[in-house]
Amino acid sequence: MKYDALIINIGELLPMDQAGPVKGAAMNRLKVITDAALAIKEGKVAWIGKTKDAVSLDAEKTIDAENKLVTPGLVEAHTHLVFGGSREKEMALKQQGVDYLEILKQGGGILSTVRATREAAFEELYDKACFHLDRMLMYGMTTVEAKSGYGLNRDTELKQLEVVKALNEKHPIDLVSTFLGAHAIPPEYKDDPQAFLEEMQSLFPKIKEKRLAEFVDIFTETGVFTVEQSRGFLLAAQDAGFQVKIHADEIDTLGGTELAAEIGAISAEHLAVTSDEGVKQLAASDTIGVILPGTSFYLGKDTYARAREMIDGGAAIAVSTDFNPGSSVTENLQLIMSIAALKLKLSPAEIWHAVTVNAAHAINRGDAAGTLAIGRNADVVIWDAPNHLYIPYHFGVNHVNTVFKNGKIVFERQRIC
Ligand code: IZC
Ligand code: ZN
Repeated sequence: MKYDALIINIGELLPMDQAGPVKGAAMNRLKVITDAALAIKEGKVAWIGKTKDAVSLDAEKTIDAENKLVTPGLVEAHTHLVFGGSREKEMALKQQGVDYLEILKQGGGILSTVRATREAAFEELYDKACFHLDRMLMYGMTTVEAKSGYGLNRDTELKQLEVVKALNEKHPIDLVSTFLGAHAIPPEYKDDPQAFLEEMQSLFPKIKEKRLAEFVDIFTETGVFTVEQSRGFLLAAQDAGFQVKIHADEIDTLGGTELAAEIGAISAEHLAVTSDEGVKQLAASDTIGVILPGTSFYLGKDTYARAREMIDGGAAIAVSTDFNPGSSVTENLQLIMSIAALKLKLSPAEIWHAVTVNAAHAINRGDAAGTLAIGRNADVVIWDAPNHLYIPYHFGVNHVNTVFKNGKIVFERQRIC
């Protein structure tokens, strides 16, 4: 057989091929193949072994990985990718001590992005999101979840979801779409959040029919939606055939984590201030905890999610950026990996599981992304790093050398030296 491409002299290859989601202590067991090689055929991984055994293989093209680290493409399980405008002016307010929920209460924060997103034309939103996606690709992400939630009316929510659909067709990154119509209460419904939730709920059949989203999500938070409202909304989403996610215990401890475990949500996300009971219930459930430590960092909080206890209790954890224009303005998941090491006290092995196989399971792509094994998509990153410990260690920069999506090179670092 002639392979399309052969990568040789891989210093460390992380196949990330434990059956997922990888829970508890298993997250710390990392398979590392040294002196490895990997062959690609028709967009799929076709052979994995040692470089010395690859000499007899025939390939169109051979790439020398120069003893670098090779992993699956990163999987990003939580972004607010499509939005109008930006919120840099709120940084000064934050410095003066005005907190995130207070800014929202004053009509800023999410609601300022809603105004900008409602005003933006489809093409404008598309181009802007495409720019951020390009950057995510450069940072090694090959599968990305994207939420709506800056429309908060029928037309703009659908516009955002249509942008994700169009980008998924055009961009090398695979996009996975989530309907977050219940992201905030728009001014028109200030006094009647239940009526607003019913309005968003009325979109479920259309979203389902046009395959505009796989998941439904809600922001369960003080001043946004209560646990009771969230339960009703998410049960209706499940009845309509969606899997559900929750923005749970991000700022205040409301019990969104417990709700996620109770209703069998695929994921509970944020969990920065989850209660003891929530930590226990998550660990005992099949719900994946998607931890977003960039948000605690960016909002200047001292409290980070108790991911350590969650894993020690047996939970499956993913780690993602929460890329959005207000509370975590970065496309750099590698930086978030460093924050996960320093603030969540996760080991490198746990972090690699959290940004590949477990993130893939959190968006129902466990069979398509986050793992390098024969027959899997050849979504591969060659890193300018000697080993897997190095990425969380050397923080804040981009370590990507080459990104392959479905076997094709889609990004290569420009070499000046
Ligand atoms: O735009 O502030 N937490 N939603 C809930 C966000 C953060 C995104 C935003
Ligand atoms: Zn979010």
